[in-house]
Amino acid sequence: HDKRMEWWREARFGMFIHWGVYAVPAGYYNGQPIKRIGEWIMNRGKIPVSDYQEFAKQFDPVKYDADAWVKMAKDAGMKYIVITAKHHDGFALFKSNASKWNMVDATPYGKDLLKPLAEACRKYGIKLGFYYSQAQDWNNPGGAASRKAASEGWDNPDSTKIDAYTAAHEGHWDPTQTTKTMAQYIDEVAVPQVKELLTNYGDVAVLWWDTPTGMTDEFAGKLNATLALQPNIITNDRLKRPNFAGDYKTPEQRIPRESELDGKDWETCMTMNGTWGFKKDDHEWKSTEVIIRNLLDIASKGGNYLLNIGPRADGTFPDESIARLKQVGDWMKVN
Ligand code: JFZ
Repeated sequence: HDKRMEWWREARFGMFIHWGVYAVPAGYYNGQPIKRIGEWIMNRGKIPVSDYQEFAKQFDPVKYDADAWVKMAKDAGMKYIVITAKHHDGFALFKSNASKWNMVDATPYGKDLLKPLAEACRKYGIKLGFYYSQAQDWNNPGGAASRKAASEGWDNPDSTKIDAYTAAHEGHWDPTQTTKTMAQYIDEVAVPQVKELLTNYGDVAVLWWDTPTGMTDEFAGKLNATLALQPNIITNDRLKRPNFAGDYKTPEQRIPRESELDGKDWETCMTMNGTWGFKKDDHEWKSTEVIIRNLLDIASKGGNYLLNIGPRADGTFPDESIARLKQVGDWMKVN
């Protein structure tokens, strides 16, 4: 274990990237602002599967430049990147034979987004990790859906009816979501897709699991077994609790106090504004000073800082994110 963790323990600073179809609505559905984090818009807004899939037809990131993204991370002093290969909306940023709900088959862009990123990471000596939502999947039938009331997400006139439906269907809001079992989803989508990720992109440094809604030890065991495809890979602690602790803990949006540290490895993931996935109305940017102070605080306590970017649907980083990365890099050069 220790050998595999060596690079990560020295890394200190990494880039999290939340990118997917949700960057197209960017916080709005039918002209209504949907509350809370942008990548949850489908669940919070209780958007029907067929409506949500329409957004993919506008996901055409013609300005995507993976080389420029990785260079920005490198210049900011970051040592690794973790990107949402598939978030809870089930959309794969990569070519997949396990589901048509992927970048190549469902968008006008029609190209795998992870291939050029993996290439650029190799070029700049940056480690590449994949975030994969193993349990929640709101588009591929059988995937789990964490229960959130429609009434918490926006002022939907039908929220009472929708909330009754989701309560009766383990969080699902569209009948197409439950046409298969979760066991089928794990065998037919999750396991094959993780195998694709661990086979088609060269070295994968991290598998970043998330929200184990509905996970069983059996499901987790099948996913965990795929990691043998990458002997040096490390993972976080979100595959399933308990029994699948992974290699490091992931406090979210917070930095642990000294008294909370227990000798285990940890990584704080954090947004620069309020959302992970791009939301055009989110202007609550942290200052560069706060970001640098957080990095110092985390590094001094022995943790890593995974700082998020939510790229726009056209393939560009928000200007505010670019400015902060640049300023952190400038600070690194003199310190
Ligand atoms: C999850 C996702 O639902 C979210 O969209 C984002 O990707 C984030 C990085 O991870 O949200 C979580 C997961 C775990 C906790 C909080 C939010 N937690 O352990 O406190």
